Amino acid sequence: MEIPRELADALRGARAVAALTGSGVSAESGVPTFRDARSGLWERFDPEELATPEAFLRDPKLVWEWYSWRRGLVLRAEPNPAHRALAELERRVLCFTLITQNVDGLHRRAGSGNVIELHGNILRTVCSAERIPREPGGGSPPRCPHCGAPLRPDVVWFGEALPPGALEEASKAARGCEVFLCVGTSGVVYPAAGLPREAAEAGALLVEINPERTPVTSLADFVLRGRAGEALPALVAAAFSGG
Ligand code: BJW
Repeated sequence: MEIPRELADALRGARAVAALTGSGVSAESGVPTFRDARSGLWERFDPEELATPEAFLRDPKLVWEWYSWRRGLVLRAEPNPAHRALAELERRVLCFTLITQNVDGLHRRAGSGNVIELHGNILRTVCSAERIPREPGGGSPPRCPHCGAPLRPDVVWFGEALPPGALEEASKAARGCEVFLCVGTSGVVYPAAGLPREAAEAGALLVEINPERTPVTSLADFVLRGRAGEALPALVAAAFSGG
């Protein structure tokens, strides 16, 4: 993929870089996105039935089993070249913050260290009453050994607050960076979707990497129209290995 020279130069010269990632980054690892027309999870499942606290109250077994199926997909997945390129970028840039909406933990498995997980992590299980991490035993859903409440995945559902401090930290990184990469997200779920605009308004160079147009496109200074697994390694190579 052709990387504009001005973009490679800007990335090489930046002291602070932030990236916001979405499910498109893990698509090439075989983890389904949410809204893609052919393979998105919500073409086949209704989010209102599954990714809300109300759905869990109504049918905890259905929600627990949907997440168990997805947890299995995540455990079988491996980080792809996009995850690895972001980990490499962290090693090259003085101050690098990775803000992810993904719950699959693949960024950390690829070697990224400074990761803000805005929507939690599907591999952790918590008590639905106290939100304290618990080891799941048997049952669908399993029960908290301390209070008997059903256990749930430690992810953020619609209408729920993000983990304490996560948005503030993400917002600080967005406002303080010189280059902001927005990768593999449809940019429709708030508050995460507000971060690219926040970064651009604070003066960052905004770069979108996505095969499709999104609401972020019209704000972006550069758009790399392609798959993250191709565009991110090309960008990192152009900036730090002379192309
Ligand atoms: C590729 C690719 C490749 C494909 N390479 N790219 C302001 C306005 C309107 C509404 C709201 C608002 N503020 C809040 C709301 C309500 C709501 C919301 O945003 N609704 C909108 C949908 C309208 N937000 C919330 O409810 C949030 N909470 C909140 O605001 O709380 C307030 C509060 C405060 C204090 C107390 C109490 C409450 C919470 C949002 C939680 C989102 N949760 C989910 C589920 C997580 C668990 C799970 O995994 O099941 O998070 S929803 C789902 O969407 C998931 C994702 O992280 C998130 C974003 O999706 P993403 O990653 O962008 O995926 P897709 O599929 O949409 O896009 C994939 C992209 O990849 C596409 O563009 C492809 O083209 C691209 N792609 N292959 C690169 N190879």
